[in-house]
Parts: sequence; structure tokens; C-alpha cells
Amino acid sequence: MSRKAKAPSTTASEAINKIDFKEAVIRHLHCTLGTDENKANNHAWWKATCAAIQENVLEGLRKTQKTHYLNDTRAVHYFSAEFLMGRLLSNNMHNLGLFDTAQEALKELGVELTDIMEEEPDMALGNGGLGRLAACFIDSLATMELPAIGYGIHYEHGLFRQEIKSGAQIERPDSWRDYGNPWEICRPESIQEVSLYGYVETKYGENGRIQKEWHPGVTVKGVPWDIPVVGYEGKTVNVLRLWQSEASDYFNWDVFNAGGYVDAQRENVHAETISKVLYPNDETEAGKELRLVQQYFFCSCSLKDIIRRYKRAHGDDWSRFVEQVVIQLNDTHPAIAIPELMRILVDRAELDWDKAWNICTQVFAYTNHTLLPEALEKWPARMIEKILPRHLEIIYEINHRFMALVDKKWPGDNEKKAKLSIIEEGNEKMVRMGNLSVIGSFAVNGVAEIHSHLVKQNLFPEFEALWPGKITNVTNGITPRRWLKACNPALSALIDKKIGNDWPLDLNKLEGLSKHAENKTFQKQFMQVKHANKQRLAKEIKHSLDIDVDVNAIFDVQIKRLHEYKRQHLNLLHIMALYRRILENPDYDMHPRVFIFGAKAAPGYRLAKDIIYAINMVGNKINNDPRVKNKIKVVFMPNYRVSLAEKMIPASDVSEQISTAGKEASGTGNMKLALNGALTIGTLDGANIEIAEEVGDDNIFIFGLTVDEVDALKNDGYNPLDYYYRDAEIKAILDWLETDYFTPGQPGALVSIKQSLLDEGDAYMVLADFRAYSDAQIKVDEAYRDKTRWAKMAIINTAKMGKFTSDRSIQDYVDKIWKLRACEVK
Ligand code: 7GP
Repeated sequence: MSRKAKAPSTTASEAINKIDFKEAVIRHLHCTLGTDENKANNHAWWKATCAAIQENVLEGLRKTQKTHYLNDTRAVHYFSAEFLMGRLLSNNMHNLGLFDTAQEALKELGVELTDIMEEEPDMALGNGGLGRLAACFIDSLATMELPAIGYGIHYEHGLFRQEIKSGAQIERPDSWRDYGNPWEICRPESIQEVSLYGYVETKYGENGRIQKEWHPGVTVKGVPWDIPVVGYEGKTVNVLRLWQSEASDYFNWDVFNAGGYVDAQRENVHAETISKVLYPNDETEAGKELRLVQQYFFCSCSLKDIIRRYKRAHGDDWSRFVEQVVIQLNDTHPAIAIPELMRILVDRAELDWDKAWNICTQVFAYTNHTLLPEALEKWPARMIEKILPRHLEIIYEINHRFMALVDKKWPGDNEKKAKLSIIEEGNEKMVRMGNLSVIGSFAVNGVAEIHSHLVKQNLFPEFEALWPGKITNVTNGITPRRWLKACNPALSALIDKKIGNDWPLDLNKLEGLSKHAENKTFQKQFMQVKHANKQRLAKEIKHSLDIDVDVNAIFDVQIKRLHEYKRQHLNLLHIMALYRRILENPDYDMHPRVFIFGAKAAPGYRLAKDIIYAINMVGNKINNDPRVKNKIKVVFMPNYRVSLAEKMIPASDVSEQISTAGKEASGTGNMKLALNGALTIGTLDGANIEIAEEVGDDNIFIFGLTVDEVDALKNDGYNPLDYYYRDAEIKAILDWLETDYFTPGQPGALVSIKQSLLDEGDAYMVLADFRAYSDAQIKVDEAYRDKTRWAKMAIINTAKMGKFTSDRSIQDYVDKIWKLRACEVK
């Protein structure tokens, strides 16, 4: 899996490189941007630098594509409605090994690379974990020289920009490519057409064969934009292909003539709007027509693109398709690809059903990312019928045949059938995309051990019984290139010095740091790096929020989407408890702490927005209360995104991973923070469990109910009022929320949080875990005061993160699911 990294060569060629690089940047200033060294502002320097780097990227891309073509390689096609890429300049420079060269070259031109890097807008075409995972995975795929292509949507607007006004979240449009994106390449030669709406005609062929003909109502164009994905050391450059919708020149007279369509079309989604905006919902399905159209649009374009490429090599011979193509479905968002491939094979290629189904079920694999019921996609059958009438027929046919299989396994068991059916009967017939995905795939995986176990045991137990072994686990991972090497240069340099520089390709090498964990000098160096990173973040906090924070305080960080199950409000209640303890006892003994949050709430998620508001209002009060004597500071960093994470993570001491056990499928922020030497306070949930196994119980703060205990308590009839009445501190804090103490003149402004916990039943068991959490925080406090102990623990956290490189995740996918071979690009 891992390759040896070359020792960095400091030869004459590098000096020449620097000259070449300067020359390229200047050339682009002149010839691409039409400006010059004297006039150029940071934005222009950034663009010219990107263009200079892109020259190298494109050369790698050409070589890679040629090599893959000549070797007729099997490839994985990663279908994902989201790719949360962040910025690309720093990453591409690091992966090409050009970072230092570029930095020095620019310096000689009087330009500070780190300044111009700030000009790059984040490519935020995703919501959170699922989208960022896709981005880490394509980095690993290229690094491991695996033939792969990412397929997604070229959203005009990515995830909204978050502003905080008087404590509340305001959403503003994100325009990541307003002034042109230097990385993407439009490929008009590969435009695809996608059909929507209309009706299906049944025909009888010569041999009595029934043929279906879909007469679509509209056809739209899918225009591909390619983003090159550079592997570490720059050999393989794969592609992320994102589809943009455009109105087609094509007008369907056939449908028009069938009558009545002009009016009907008016209610339909318009071509240009399909790729306009990313749905800002994390872990909730939207159920909106446009969303289904988006999903179908990118799946249809991508399948046609795959088939075009396959046919170029194999003509109409479908027999080798499954050898060449594997498609990974990133959650159910691309599940409509299954009936779409069936349609292409049966209606277009005229394969018989069994043959087509045989192909389908050897091509698709499906990853589940959540157990939350509100995130499991279901579409009204009527909506599918309207948008994709032929696909609904195909789904029924898939289901009909599958039900026969179920009947064979459990004869006459209608309950089983009702549960396993793709169709949910009820007031409104619904199509369950999860069931469709399991039935149409040859492999299904969860994203951490415990999650995969729960997928088998709770979500799909009957499928597990029907097809034992089909559901497996692939624990998530993160790319250490972005999440350590590029974002934490000082720590990377220290690690290089201690154990050599091949860890970015073989993260288990970090284990070599363990034996220095008790070395005083190394501890000092390690903590000095942390201190410097904290200073940088403190500056950023001062700059963006005008809050002064003490760099010697514990930087306690919770960064992730705002969701009740992630329990930012548990963190908040604990902050209020500390505040109250200080007010009651001015000598309350605690090491100063800065609680730092970053989180976006889905615009329609009321309580999530209320929690953001509460964090800001409580923070504002505490930060300005002289009685606190700066022992607590609360910081809510606006507009949390990949590039902000890259600044926060290296500066964190404590990583908050406090979801209700059983709810966080894996988490990946937990891995990034631990990799950068933060200690986790967390529940036994998701990948926290595997992190604890790696670092050992002494180097992590685990608290709270386990999955089994959560279930047991629920079954016994959990009553949050028990905790409210029995724990005076909990009662006092919740009652505090009802006053106008934090929101002067607005009593009740924070009451929805109390209500959710008391009146609405505290679905995520915040109160049940509060005391255990508070006790664990006392242990964190004690540990931090012991400088030597903390340094040792932090080093061990970094040292033990080898397992969580996304290279290992990808290798697991390759071994268990994709059966891919690396293809060396010379
Ligand atoms: C997330 C999970 O919540 C997180 O635990 C996991 O680490 C991540 O996926 C990557 O596997 N899920 C989503 O982001 C999401 O939107 C709904 O799930 C489908």
C-alpha cells in the first residue's frame, strides 16, 4: 500500500525550478491576466501562481489519461452529490513537491505565498462529513495511483456563507467561481444529454418482445467541468468531473404534439436551475423535485460518460463491462443510477432483463453514512413517475422480482416483504432509496466498526440474513497530506526531523514518535509548535471577532455541522455550569479555557439556529463579565469551512466528539484533531471507539452512555425530568435559559433549548450524559495542568493515528470491494 517517499533533493535542478517558476508566474501575469508585476494585486498573483502550478498538473493529467487508456484499466467511479474540496493551491503545490520552490520564488518577487493563498475561495460543494470524505478519498486514489474518477455536480453556488448578526446565523450566497476558477477545465466535447418528464409508450416488437419507449418532455445538456486531482508526488493526476446543466437546443416536438404539454412544462424544473445550488441540508432528505432532478441529472450524465469511454475500447460487447467498471454510490443520493443503468441496458442496448440486472449488480456498491431516520431518502412514487416515468416502471420490476426472492426465503411472510420492499405502502406510496441501493449493489458498507454493526443489526437485518457477508465495514479516513503536512507545516517539519519524511505516504510511520513521547526536549518542541499555532489562531480570533484569548488557556474545539445529535448544546450547558460555579465561588479552580465553536445550521433547522444564537449570547455575556477573570472565553467562529478547519485544527488542545452513542456514523474531524495532537473528549460512538483502541484509554477522555445503555434507558422510559429535578446544577442552568440574563430585554429567547430537553423528551439524551461529561471535563482540566503528562498524551495521539489515513480506507475498499489494481504513470 505504501511507497517509499523520495528524500527531498536539493540539487541544481531545484534552483532552476525556482527560476522557471518565477518565469511562469510572470508569464501568466502578462499573458493570461493581462497585467504586470507592478500592477498585480494579491488576487492576480494568486491566479498567476495557480496557472503556473496548473501547467505541471495538466502535464500529469495528460500522461495519466494516456496511460490509463493504453492499459485499458479497470477504474472506480465515485458517484457523489457532494465534494467538499476546499482550496486547491496549497494542496496541489504540496502534492507536486513544489511548495518550497514556489514560496521562495514568490518571495524573490516580493510576494508572500501564505498571503495570496488567502485569495482562493473554498470550493464548498458539500455540506459536511460525507462531502469531505469524498474529497479525501479522491486524494488517496490519485496518491495510490489507482484509476479513478469522481463524478458530481458543478454547483454554481456551494454551501452558503454564514454570517453572524447579533448572535444569529444569516445565510449568504456562496459564489466560489465568480472571478473564474483557475483549476477547472470545460470539456464541451464530452457534453451529454439528459431527458426528463414525458411519458412511456409500450410497443410490441417483431418477435413479440415488448418494448418501452420513453418520450421525454424535456432534454437538458450536461456540460462537464474537470478538476484535476493530483496525487502526492504528482505522478497520477485523476479527474473530478462535475456536470453543469444547460438548456438544450433540442426541443421535443413529439411530446409537444401529443398535446397539453405547454402548461405542464411550466411546473417543471428548468434546465439552468438544476446545477444552480447545493441543498444545504446535512442528514435530512429534502424531498424536493429539484433535488431528485439533480441526482438523476448527474447520474445519467456520468453513466453515459462511462459507457462512451467503455464503447471506445470495446464497442457493443458488454461482456467485459463489469471487469472495467465499478461504481461507488456515496450514500443513496446517486441511487437512481441503478434504474438508469437498467434503462440504458434494457431499452437502449436491448439486453434482456436478467443479463442487464446481472451487470448492474456487479457494478454498483453502496456506502451508508447515517442511521438517522430523517436522512434516509424516500421519494414519492408519484414524483418519480412525473420526472422519470420509465424509471418508476423499472423500479417496480426490480421490486417485483426481488419480492419473489424474498418469498422463496421466507414463504408467505408478508411482514418481511413489507419491510424489504423498495416500495413503502401508505397514504402516499414511497420509493425507499436505501432498499433500492442494497438490492442493486454487490456490496454495502458502513463507515466505522460500530456503525457497520448497527447497519447490519438495526437498519438492514433482513438483508443481512438474505445475503450474509454483503454488508461490510470500511472505517473512514482522512488524507494526511492536507490534514497534517499542508495545514500544520511546523509540526510536519518537526516530525520529519524526528522520524523521516515518508509518513505522508505511510502514516503508520508516525508510530515512531511514540518512543519520544516521554522525551522532555521533544515534548517541549511539540508543545512549542502547538503554542505557535494557537498564537496564530488567537490572532485570527482577534481579527475576525475582536475577542482577546489567552494562548495559555486550553483551546477546546467543537467543529462540525450543528445538529442536536452532535450535541453542541451539551457543550454549551457545561460552559454555563462552569460560569455559574465561578459566580458562586470566585475562587473556583479551573485552568483557563477557550471554548471554540465552528458550525453551520441547515437554514430550515430552527433549533440548530437557536443553539448557535445561544452559544453567541451566552458567550457574549461570559466574555464581558469581569467576575470570570478570563477563565472562560467562548468563541463562535463564523463561516466554518475547510480552509478555516485547516487553521483551527493545528491549534486545538481538546477535541469535542460528544454525540449520543449510536448516532455519529463515524466522524472524521475526530481523526484530524487527534492527528494534530488534540486530545479527544468523547462518547463511545463512531470512530471514537477505534481512536480509543489506537491511543489507549489513558490518552483519551471517554464518558457517557454506550449504545446499549442508550437503548436500555430508552426502553425503560427515559425521563429527562428525573435529571432536572435530581441534579440542582442542571435545573439551575436550564432555568437560567428561560430568563433574560443572556438576552437582556428578551426573556425566553433561549427557551426552545430547554423545551427540547424537557418538554420534547430530550431525544439525544443530553441530560442523561451531562454529569458524566462534566466529570470528564474535570479530568481534562487536571491532565492539562500537568504539562509533561499532557505533552506525552498529545504526542501519543499523533503517533497512533496511522490507521486513520484515507489511504488505508481506500486500500480496504480496493481489497474488499473494488478489486482494483494500481497503474503506474511514468
Ligand atoms: C456523515 C456522518 O454523519 C459522519 O459520521 C461520517 O463521518 C461522514 O458522513 C462520512 O462518512 N454523514 C453526512 O455527512 C451526511 O450527510 C447523510 O449523511 C446522508
